Amino acid sequence: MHGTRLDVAPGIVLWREALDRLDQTQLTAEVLALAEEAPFYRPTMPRSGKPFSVEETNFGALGWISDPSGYRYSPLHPVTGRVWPAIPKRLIELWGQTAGYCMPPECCLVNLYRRGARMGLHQDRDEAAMDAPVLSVSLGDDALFRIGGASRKDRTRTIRLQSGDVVIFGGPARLAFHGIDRVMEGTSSLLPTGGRLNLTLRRVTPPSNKKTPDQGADRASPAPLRAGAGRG
Ligand code: MD3
Ligand code: FE
Repeated sequence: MHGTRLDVAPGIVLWREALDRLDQTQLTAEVLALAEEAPFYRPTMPRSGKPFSVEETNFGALGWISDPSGYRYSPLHPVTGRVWPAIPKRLIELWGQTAGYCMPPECCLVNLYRRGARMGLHQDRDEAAMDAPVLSVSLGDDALFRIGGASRKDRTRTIRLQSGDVVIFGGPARLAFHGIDRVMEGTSSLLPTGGRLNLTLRRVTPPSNKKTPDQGADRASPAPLRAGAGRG
């Protein structure tokens, strides 16, 4: 793992400059190519149907979606009706090197922040595998990321996320409220059109104990290598 490791808070490890400029360029190209197959679209809020300012797509077996009926994971793109493209190999490897979890990610949610886009304070709690961390990769313009505690009322702090930063949120931070207050336009030339991409890798379904008959279907699930933030 490249970059500088910073222990931000319990359960939060920030790797500054985890990806060098070449890695960032290659990953961005890969993401934008896959987004031809699974185009960015604007999800809508549960109940109100108000559109997000962020545009989204997903890679992997399951994609996170939101519409007036609620938040959920779906195997199909809500606009094209097709399955999501596979998660890029380099991201699976990054998870393997840093997540400290026994199973690979099933979802790569891709958030695209064009001018003025932001994300309000929220918790990520639609994953059944809450013992798995969430891994975030930032590409493009800098963003002011706000993170608090497990209660909306908890004090928050702001971290400036830059292109190439990787953050692992696990253990005590997994239910922390967080959001993106703003993106600093023009701080990066990485994206051809400007703006910011954020990729989050997630495990959605808990490790299954249903394996081959000789492995015994009724034995306990394998324990995670280590719940919580990355191993350094
Ligand atoms: C802390 N995305 O997609 S990444 C999201 O930059 C999301 O687009 C933001 O919040 C973005 O849900 C923030 C950092 C992040 C992601 C998931 C977390 C922080 C987290 C889950 C639990 C705790
Ligand atoms: Fe989130």
